[in-house]
Amino acid sequence: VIEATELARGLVGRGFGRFAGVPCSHLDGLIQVLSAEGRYVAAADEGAALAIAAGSQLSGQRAGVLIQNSGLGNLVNPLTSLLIPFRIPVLVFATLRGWPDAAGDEPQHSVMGRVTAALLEEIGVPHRILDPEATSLDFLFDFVEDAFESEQPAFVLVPRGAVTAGVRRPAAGGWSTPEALADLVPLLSGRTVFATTGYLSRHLHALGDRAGTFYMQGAMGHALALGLGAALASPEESVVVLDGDGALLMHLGTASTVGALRPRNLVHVVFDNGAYESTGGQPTTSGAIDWRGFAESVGYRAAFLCRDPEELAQRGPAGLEAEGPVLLVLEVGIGSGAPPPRATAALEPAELTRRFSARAVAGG
Ligand SMILES: Cc1ncc(C[n+]2csc(CCOP(=O)(O)OP(=O)(O)O)c2C)c(N)n1
Repeated sequence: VIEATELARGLVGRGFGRFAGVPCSHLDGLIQVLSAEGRYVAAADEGAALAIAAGSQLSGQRAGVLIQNSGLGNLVNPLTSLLIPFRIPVLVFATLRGWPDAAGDEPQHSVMGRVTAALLEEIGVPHRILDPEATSLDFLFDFVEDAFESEQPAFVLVPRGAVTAGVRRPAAGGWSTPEALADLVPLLSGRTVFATTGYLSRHLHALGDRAGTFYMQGAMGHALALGLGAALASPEESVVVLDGDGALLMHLGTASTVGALRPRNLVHVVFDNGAYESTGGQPTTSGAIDWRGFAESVGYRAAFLCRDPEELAQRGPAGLEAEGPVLLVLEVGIGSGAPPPRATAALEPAELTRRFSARAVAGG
């Protein structure tokens, strides 16, 4: 196993002064080391992380990107249309979820796990799989220097357990996502629910599975778009999207689409814990957002903020009944303990889709 501190030291020693990324739990050790040195930028999505690193390189400082391979989809556009044609070298560490054995990981990783290396091969960028048994990092740095010399991005693919893990972050105490969900669930009855990727969907499933809930594993940041599509297709239905702050930030532009179309039957609930809790609790940039001002500025009809169960009891029912689009932000803290199993451990993704599509929908 490669020591995260040693890897970071080697990278900084070779001039890599800045890193940007969206976390994967498998890279948390490296993220922690780089964050402690003030070198890590929490990007909203992987394409933005690549562009931030490219901007750094254009201004004379080598930069790296840390992502999960699920985020390759977000990154391919700036890679193929910016970095490659403009010959801007950047170093990318991408974890290998769903590889080598798709069955050993969550179903949303199986396609990308199978094609990650093939995709990079087809695109034509230099890539190497990091060998966890490597006793020296020289091969890695030689590979990176060669790529940079030829003005090309370099991809290092990181198998599970290849780099040492980080230290577990402490729970924040107080109201956590599963507690806030338990408080919210009674208000969701009879409504169609789209739940975001990560722990939130697991907690919701554990609190009570129902056909009217779609657990959106994968497609991080697109729960609001899914909910918008459903709300437009089925105006008689009350649609509730349960989002995370990190996921919402990833495709924040969709809130503007929602605000412009103003579906009356859409409620957008954000569990804002200021962190990517599902990947280890790395900070997001949500702390800087004034949610009520944001909702108003993009055209939502109302916004409610709740910091504890009492405020949710006061504002939740009115928020869910108000004419949409409504933003309901629950300010929670990072919880403790292991999450329950994912929804698709009980029900295959395709079965989930069939069951959800066949749900009883009020009004047709
Ligand atoms: C495109 C993409 N990038 C990264 C990930 C890895 N990932 C899964 S859940 C998650 C964190 C989600 O954070 P947030 O929405 O704030 O919810 P929380 O985990 O805090 O409940 C991340 C980064 C992913 N699934 N997809």
